[in-house]
Amino acid sequence: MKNELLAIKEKAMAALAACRDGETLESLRVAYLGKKGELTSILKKMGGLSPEERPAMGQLANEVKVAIEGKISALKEEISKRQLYSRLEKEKIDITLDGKSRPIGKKHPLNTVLDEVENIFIGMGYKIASGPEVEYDYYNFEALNIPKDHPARDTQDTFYINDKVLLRTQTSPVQIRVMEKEKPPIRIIAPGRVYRSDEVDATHSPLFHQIEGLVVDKGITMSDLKGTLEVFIKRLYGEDSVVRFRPHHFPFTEPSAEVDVRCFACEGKGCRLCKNEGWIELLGCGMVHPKVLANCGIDPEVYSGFAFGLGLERMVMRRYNIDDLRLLYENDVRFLDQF
Ligand code: 2U9
Repeated sequence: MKNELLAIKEKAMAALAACRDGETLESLRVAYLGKKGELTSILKKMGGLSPEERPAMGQLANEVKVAIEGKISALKEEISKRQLYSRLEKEKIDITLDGKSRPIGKKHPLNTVLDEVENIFIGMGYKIASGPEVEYDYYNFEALNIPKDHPARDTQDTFYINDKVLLRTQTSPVQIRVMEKEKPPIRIIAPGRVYRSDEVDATHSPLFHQIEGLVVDKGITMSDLKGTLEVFIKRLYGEDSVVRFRPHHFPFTEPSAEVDVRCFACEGKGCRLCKNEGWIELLGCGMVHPKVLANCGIDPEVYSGFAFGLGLERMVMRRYNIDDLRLLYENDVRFLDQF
């Protein structure tokens, strides 16, 4: 029996040493230690031994069993470790790959200049007002002293939704709405998109931006208008800017003026930037027409006011030396990245 036990041990150990996977290991366990296994069958024969032989054989059989069991459990652990490592290897995330870069955007040049203008007026106590871009004919034209058949309608042709509704051609209807609702003192600026029925080219677009301003109170005069706009222009273009007012005509202001700044490139001598004029036109302005105040329920005998308007695109193009308006709307990041 001793020889049989030692032979089983040797055979089992050799088979286990060659074993590489869980399934073979289980079948080996059944073959040696299972109910009908080789070692179990030998142990069953122990009853036939003499009482003198039994203890030594019992001890040896136990040693063989412990050795086989030990090898099996060591192998089990080794196989499950190997399986884990191969899974970890397969499921490995390669963190050395380049990430997708997300370039950080920038403020659009139209917004950069708009923010500067807004901040200057906020600093002077103005509030920002806004209103609808789809507007009634009444607010866009009639209330602003531009009745049907007025020549000013020709230069402000727009997109009509119907007889009474259109895309606003100026932000002035915002000021009309504020005057209807609020009592003076009023001090607002109204920036926003406006529309004209223009063909697209380097200097025209059916959509552009205006910034308009309105002040209404008792005792507002032309000198308030001149002082305010001079301060604004000096804050925007520098304290040494030279400003001039030229008489002009707008239906909604009387008197009206256009405001120029002395050319910063040639200091008034005449150059390409100012088209040899020596002056650069910046904005339009005037004292609010008494009829416009009355249209909004504000008594022109008690109150007076001034208003002004400027085109944002023109300011931006001059500031950054951009010669084609379309570049501002294409949103090509290679262009926008430069500002
Ligand atoms: C109310 C009363 C008066 C707004 C004004 C201008 C002069 C002006 C142009 C500048 C360039 C338009 O974008 S542009 O083509 N605007 O010259 N705008 S006074 O006057 C108002 C507005 C509202 C109630």
